[in-house]
Amino acid sequence: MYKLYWSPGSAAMAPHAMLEDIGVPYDLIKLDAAKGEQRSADYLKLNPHARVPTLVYDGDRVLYEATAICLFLAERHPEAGFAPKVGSWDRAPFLQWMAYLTNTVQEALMHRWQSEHFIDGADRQAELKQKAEQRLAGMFRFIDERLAKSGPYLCGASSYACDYYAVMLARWTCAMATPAHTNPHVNRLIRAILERPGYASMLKAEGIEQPF
Ligand SMILES: N[C@@H](CCC(=O)N[C@@H](CS)C(=O)NCC(=O)O)C(=O)O
Repeated sequence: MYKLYWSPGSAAMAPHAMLEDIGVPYDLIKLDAAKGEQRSADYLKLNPHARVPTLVYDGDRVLYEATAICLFLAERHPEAGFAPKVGSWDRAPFLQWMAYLTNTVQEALMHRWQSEHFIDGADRQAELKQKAEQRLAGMFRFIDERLAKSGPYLCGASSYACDYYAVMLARWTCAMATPAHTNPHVNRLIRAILERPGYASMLKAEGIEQPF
């Protein structure tokens, strides 16, 4: 039914874990980023931004952007419970988290890990990375406070795709001065999501033995 283009530990992790939990048939097509396979002519026809993930569905239809793929899978497979019902009151905070995670936290992570895309010169890139780490520490502190107040999941008592997304992003802070998992409530969320069957299978399939 689906094909997911991915590379290990990338933004494909959340949609990959969701596909595992949803339990529909899908094929994984691994791209070796080190070899630049995401810039091959064939892949660029699917994803002109040369990024993973990309989802191919319904034969030859194509969707990229990790958040869009997560939202699409959640809507296509409501029985998996990855999102509150469309139009329900609970849907609002879910959408807010998905947007915040992708357009604020993920963007800051890009500043940290791909500073060369934003600014020239090693010194200025180092400054940008440092600033991004500070901002990310603040963002995960904020998430921790929200979880303390109204957790254990981002939207309260129920776990949704936004939790999978947050744990994926939290992993990318592991090498930073203040990793996300040093926040107690974020850490509790991480441990809970790592135990979900789909997340655990995804980590195994991606060869990630120690995610944190
Ligand atoms: N906005 C995109 C960004 C995806 C992205 O940054 N993917 C990275 C891996 S985590 C990538 O494909 N990098 C390849 C490269 O930089 O050449 C999304 O959320 O899907």
